[in-house]
Amino acid sequence: MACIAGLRRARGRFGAIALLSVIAGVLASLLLHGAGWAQSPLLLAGGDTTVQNRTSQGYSQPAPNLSPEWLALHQVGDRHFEAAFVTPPAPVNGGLGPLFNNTSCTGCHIRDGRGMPIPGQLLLRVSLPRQGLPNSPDPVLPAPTEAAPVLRANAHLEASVSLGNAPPVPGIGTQIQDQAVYGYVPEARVKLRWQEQPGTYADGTPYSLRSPQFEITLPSGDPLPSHILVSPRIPSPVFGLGLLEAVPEAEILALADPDDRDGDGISGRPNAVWDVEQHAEVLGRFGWKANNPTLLQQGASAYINDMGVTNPLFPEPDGSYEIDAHTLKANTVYVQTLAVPAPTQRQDPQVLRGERLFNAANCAGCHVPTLRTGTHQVPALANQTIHPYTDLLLHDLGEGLADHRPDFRATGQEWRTPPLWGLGLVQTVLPYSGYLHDGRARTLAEAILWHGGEAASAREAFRTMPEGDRAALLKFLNSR
Ligand code: HEC
Ligand code: HEC
Ligand SMILES: [Ca+2]
Ligand SMILES: [Ca+2]
Ligand SMILES: [Ca+2]
Repeated sequence: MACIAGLRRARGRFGAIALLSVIAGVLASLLLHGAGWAQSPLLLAGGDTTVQNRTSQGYSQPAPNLSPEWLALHQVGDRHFEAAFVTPPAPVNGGLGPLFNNTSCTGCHIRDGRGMPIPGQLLLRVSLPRQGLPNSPDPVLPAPTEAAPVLRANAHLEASVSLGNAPPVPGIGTQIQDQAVYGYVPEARVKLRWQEQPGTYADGTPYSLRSPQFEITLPSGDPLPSHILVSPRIPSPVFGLGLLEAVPEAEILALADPDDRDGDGISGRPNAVWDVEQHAEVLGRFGWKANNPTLLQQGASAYINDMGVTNPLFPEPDGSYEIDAHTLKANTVYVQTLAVPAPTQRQDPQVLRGERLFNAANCAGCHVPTLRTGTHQVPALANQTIHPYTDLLLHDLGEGLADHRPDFRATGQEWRTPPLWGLGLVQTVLPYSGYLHDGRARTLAEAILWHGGEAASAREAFRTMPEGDRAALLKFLNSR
């Protein structure tokens, strides 16, 4: 009796659950439809790798379409990305330094997003000017030491210089390591202060833009000689990058318009950089100046330069290394397969208006909304329609943003168009994050107001918009 009653109760409950789930299903499909989910493929920013996650973990999700084998490798890579290296000898993760900037990938790429413009996260790339090289070493610069890790990767440096890349600074190489393990001296001490400059929108609303000033002091107490070129860069977000690696070269080159044949004021040039594995000059895709060809090489150079950890691509002089090929591979697969967060779903009229304004101002001339991936070693990344808002090309953004330091074919005024996907999560993932290559922009509006050069007319379009239009454009960016 009790049994039958129980059964009946249970059946009643199941019935209710079934009915509820039908209602929920209908509601959900109505909602999704109403939200334009079905109509707007732009919401699948990363194609099948897209995740619905707008939390502080929004950049840290594995692509949902990975096979169990690739997911397992992603998870191994996740641990390597988080591993903090320590002074050798140590049983695990020894090999830090002797010179370094930070002890782990995640120490700079916080929650897989961007880092802050502060020493320890912001990197200073340095080089000598191509012309007017001093004949004798600068007496102020430190003598080359065993410690300088970049100088050890000599063959590659020579190859890059022969490709026209900026020559390394004697004793420092191409990156300032401002940290050192016990017994070694950091290459320099870096202090940063901000300079404000006022401006006004066309409607009279004032704004203030800040730019960084660096005080770089050598161990001798001398300032870094002023002829040395310095390029400050914050850590860029690391999700969705496998998709950008999988975009066929031909698709990127087709977007280039070096002589501005179509007369829209926007050119766009590919960078060509040294591929350490292939021993060849190839298209550059990663870094703020598209100065790295592949995610493998980007990760390997981060190990050697940012943490002082030798690896199969950048070994010790005797050919040995501190992390093996499998570690490097898993770490690479990790950044290749981090999912792209979906833009917010609502079909908000203000967001739609912002999108129209984005296109009308020709922001999309560089921040190209849609690309298609080709083949990739990771099958989950292949043949995806994606919405990164980049052309992966170099553009002259004017004097205001110039670092005056060439990087392979990029001039001192050129930067790679950064992707705008996930932009609305930046402050959720890391509050007070900055935008642009050195993190100078505190808000998206400031980032746009810094645009010059090829993007001057896009910036003016924004600067002269009525307040409501500016708000709509920003809301669109924040919805990505
Ligand atoms: C000291 C801080 C720091 C550490 C540590 C660091 N990075 Fe970076 N990372 C940066 C900076 C700065 C950039 C931009 C570099 C440039 O423009 O040249 C960058 C760029 C990248 C990019 C390219 C992103 C893009 O959109 O083009 C990848 C991938 C990357 N890092 C992976 C790693 C991995 C993997 C590790 C650990 C092995 C690591 N990073 C460690 C600071 C760091
Ligand atoms: C001529 C090409 C070009 C045009 C046009 C252009 N941008 Fe950019 N944008 C860039 C480049 C290159 C950068 C990186 C500059 C830097 O870091 O110094 C950038 C950076 C940004 C950033 C900061 C991204 C980040 O990750 O920090 C935002 C936001 C942005 N652009 C939005 C816009 C909007 C909105 C428009 C239209 C009003 C626009 N851009 C027009 C090329 C362009
Ligand atoms: Ca080491
Ligand atoms: Ca150095
Ligand atoms: Ca053009």
